[in-house]
Amino acid sequence: MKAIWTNGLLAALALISPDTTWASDTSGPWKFGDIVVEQAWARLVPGAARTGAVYLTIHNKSGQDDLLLAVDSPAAGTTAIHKTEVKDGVARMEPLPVGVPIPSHGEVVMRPGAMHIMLTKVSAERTAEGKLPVTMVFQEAGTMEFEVPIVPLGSADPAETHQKH
Ligand SMILES: [Cu+2]
Repeated sequence: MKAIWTNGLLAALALISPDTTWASDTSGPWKFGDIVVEQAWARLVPGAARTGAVYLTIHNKSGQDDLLLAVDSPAAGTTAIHKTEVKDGVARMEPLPVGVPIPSHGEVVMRPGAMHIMLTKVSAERTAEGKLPVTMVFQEAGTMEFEVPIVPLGSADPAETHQKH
């Protein structure tokens, strides 16, 4: 038990070390064909599991439906798309089945308390500059890569702050 706790503490210290550069706003938009990704940001949770979450908005400007087939990050051990649902007053996260529909002229919003990209075993080294690399594979638009700013834990949702302006 003591070893596990120590590892968690070390991971936490690594994540909050002064070497880490924090962002204060979202990033994007990035345009990939008819897909636009914007208001992207990430949050890392200190602890032994080194989990994190990415939030963003995907727009499909095409006349054709698209499908988000896969997400990945070279800085994370595992990557999945989760949905948080409240059942009987208890919030729980569940992985979504492969293939998130991005409807024609529609959007998919990933935000805290709802859909998000879930990461585990996030590398402190690869995120030391305050950015998290993300890869998304769309059926129609293809593969896109971008870097998402990491916002300090506990700060307000920068996408919501943005929308209020
Ligand atoms: Cu999750």
